[in-house]
Amino acid sequence: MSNTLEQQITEYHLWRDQLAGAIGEYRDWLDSTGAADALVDLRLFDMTESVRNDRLVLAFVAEFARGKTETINALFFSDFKQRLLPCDAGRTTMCPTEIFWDPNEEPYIKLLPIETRKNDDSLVLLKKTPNAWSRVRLDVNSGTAMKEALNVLVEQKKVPLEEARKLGLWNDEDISMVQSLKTSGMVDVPVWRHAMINYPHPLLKSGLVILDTPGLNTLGTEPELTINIIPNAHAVVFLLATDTGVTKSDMEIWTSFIRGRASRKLAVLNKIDMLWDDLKTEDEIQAAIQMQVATTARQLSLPAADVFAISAQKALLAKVRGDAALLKRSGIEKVETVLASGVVATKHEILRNTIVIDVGNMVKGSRKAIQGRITGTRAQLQELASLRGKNRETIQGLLSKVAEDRKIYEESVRTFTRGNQKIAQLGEALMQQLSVQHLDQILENSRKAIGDSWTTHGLNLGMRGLVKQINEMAERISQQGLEIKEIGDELYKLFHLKHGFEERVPPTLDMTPLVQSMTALLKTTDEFCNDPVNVMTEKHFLIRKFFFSLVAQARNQFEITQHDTNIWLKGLLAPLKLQINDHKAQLDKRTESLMKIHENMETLQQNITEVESRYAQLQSEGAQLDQILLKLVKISQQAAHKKPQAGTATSE
Ligand SMILES: Nc1nc2c(ncn2[C@@H]2O[C@H](COP(=O)(O)OP(=O)(O)OP(=O)(O)O)[C@@H](O)[C@H]2O)c(=O)[nH]1
Ligand SMILES: [Mg+2]
Repeated sequence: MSNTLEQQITEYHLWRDQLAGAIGEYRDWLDSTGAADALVDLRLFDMTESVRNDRLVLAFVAEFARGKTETINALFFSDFKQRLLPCDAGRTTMCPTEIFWDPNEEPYIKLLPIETRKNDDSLVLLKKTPNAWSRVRLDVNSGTAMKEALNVLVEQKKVPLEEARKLGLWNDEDISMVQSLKTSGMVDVPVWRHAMINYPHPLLKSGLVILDTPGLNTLGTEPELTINIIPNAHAVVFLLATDTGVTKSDMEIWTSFIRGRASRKLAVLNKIDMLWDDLKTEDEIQAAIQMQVATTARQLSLPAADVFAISAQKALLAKVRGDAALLKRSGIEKVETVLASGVVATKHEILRNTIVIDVGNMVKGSRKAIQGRITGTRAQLQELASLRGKNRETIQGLLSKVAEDRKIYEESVRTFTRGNQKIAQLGEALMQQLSVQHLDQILENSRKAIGDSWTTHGLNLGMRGLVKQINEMAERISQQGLEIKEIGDELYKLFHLKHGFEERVPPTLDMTPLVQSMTALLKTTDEFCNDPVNVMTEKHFLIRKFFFSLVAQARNQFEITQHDTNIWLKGLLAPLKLQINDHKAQLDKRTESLMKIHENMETLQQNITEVESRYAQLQSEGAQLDQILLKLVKISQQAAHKKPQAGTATSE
């Protein structure tokens, strides 16, 4: 294998480890300086988890028999020197198949029985329900055993028409189904609904997840693929074949499932070996391939540079035989390179724009807090130094001054406590709206609006009602968020003006991501309801499934909003609280040492020495933070160098 993809992913893996390492150092710093608190700890834990579990999903989507599975074999499984995943003429892959590596488990294939389609549980939920799956161990030391085990992916069984209907799989426009019913009185359906393969390939170990899908029929019957899985993939590889050209159903898949939905996509024109005509010159063959690339690009409205001509079959053969010339001719290496630079760069960018920036801000916050302590300690040192040679009366004067300061300060702290309580109260009311109970109630309302007939009309009504309720709630929460923030703003202002604290305006609670995702759900619903196929034949089963997929998506977004709002709420006064405590500690220390000196002038030097040592300690803590910040800057710069290049993969 030309290792560009492998190299890039390994580099990415290293980068990710560095990032996790920097976050770990910051956590250690917080622990060792006693600055850790539960909220900060939780956030950092979340971040480390998402960096560690970070996955890079690459979905292969196309009509059946275009060579998706063969391409996956050629790209990722040639080491076994044979064709590992089953591919054949006609419909082969029977269920969406995820291939990944989870080091906490032995290699396995997990299969979800097709019968699970009869209830409304989402795939997301089923994935968290181990009992729902049938599990087979994978013997990764034997290619033959692997190949045999993997054959389950194409298993089918015959069921009576009524059962096929109950499973929502009967389609009277599907010629092969109709044919099979005629000849055998039964209908062929897949045995499995979804497959998960845990396999220790180096690329998968680095967090790559491959998703192989069956053709149009299944895409249509599993709305979760359309609503959830494909849009969440980091890149979609769309395949076409030279022998079929761009057919009507290819076009349907492209427009309905990929064009506006996938964030990054790659079109691959497969089976170019069918144009390798021995009676033609190489130039003539190349011209024929280029012509088909140009036609494909035009039909998909893509630049020709974004359509890759390959022969997956010859690529696999070349790798099995170690035939470099054939490998080059197969064109697969270009796809590997583009996947490497495009997909990996995207992932880099996502982490850089979220976690690197977030943790950077937290470290900067800590740095500011330390700086505040350094400044306070320096002032204390100066005060102590100025006492050299002074009498007790001067110290008495200073003590009264500190007592005065403390009185004013305590008054402000009382104002803070009142404001903090008010915020906690308002915050609780706000969070209640984001509770699961409230969401369930909203969902129940929309479920009722649809009624039991499951028509597109009902679906439309139900979804509009759902989105309206959530948007109204978002509007209400934004308003309440502003009221809460106003109290926060006043408190920050008070401490800034009266006690010289840093001027700071906390962030506004932002509900736009929730509203935006609701708009996207409505768009998906509209597209579904306006699709003539779904309007003409009232596919009740599909509509029901579609609705529950939308609900799963809404629930997911709701949970994210709940989590983010909670963090916003808890973080609103956190920096101020920290500074208030610091300031109080400073006042205490000042009083304490002044009192000691007042009692016994001899202790002045000892006091100065103590404060000096604290000062040095704080400076060293600050320097450690500077080191961590520097690391984060470097990590961020490394990611920035890997920006996707134009023309490598199309993104929207
Ligand atoms: N000539 C030629 N045949 C190919 C090539 N790639 C795949 N095929 C053949 O095309 C058929 C379909 O390939 P698959 O990989 O099973 O296609 P798929 O897109 O996964 O199809 P489904 O799983 O049914 O959705 C098989 O018989 C492959 O051997 C290629 O590059 N050249
Ligand atoms: Mg396949």
